[in-house]
Amino acid sequence: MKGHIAALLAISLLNLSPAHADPRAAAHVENMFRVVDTNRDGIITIAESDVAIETEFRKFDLDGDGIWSYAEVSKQQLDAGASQLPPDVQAKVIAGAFANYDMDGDRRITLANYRQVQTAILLQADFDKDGQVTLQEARQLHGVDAP
Ligand SMILES: [Ca+2]
Ligand SMILES: [Ca+2]
Ligand SMILES: [Ca+2]
Repeated sequence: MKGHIAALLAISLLNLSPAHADPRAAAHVENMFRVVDTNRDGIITIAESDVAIETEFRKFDLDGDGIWSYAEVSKQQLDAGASQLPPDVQAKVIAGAFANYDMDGDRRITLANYRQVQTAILLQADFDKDGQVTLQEARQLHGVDAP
């Protein structure tokens, strides 16, 4: 999942690079976890993740045509923090994010494309393979300690 920058909302906590003992990273993991964990039981289920993925997709499908264009992905990445990067790095981050989601290479990202990628990321954190992700598992994926 290279080329990702932190906050692809939904499961953006799962896109962070490991940041050992960085209290801000730990807080960020926790905040993003809460956004997705809508019933606040400390567990992210696939169903909760799906809702967050769809909300995020709609949010950045600016023209509402059901497809993420390159321009829409650019805006998403800039809003997620890429705007603070030098322009050449910024371009790489955006191109990387787009390529990452556009798995079939047709220059269009559908909700199904986005869901598949994000669900795969979520499941990377499911260390005990029970089909859901606890806050502890999310922390483990990012190498952050509990605050
Ligand atoms: Ca939950
Ligand atoms: Ca669109
Ligand atoms: Ca699990």
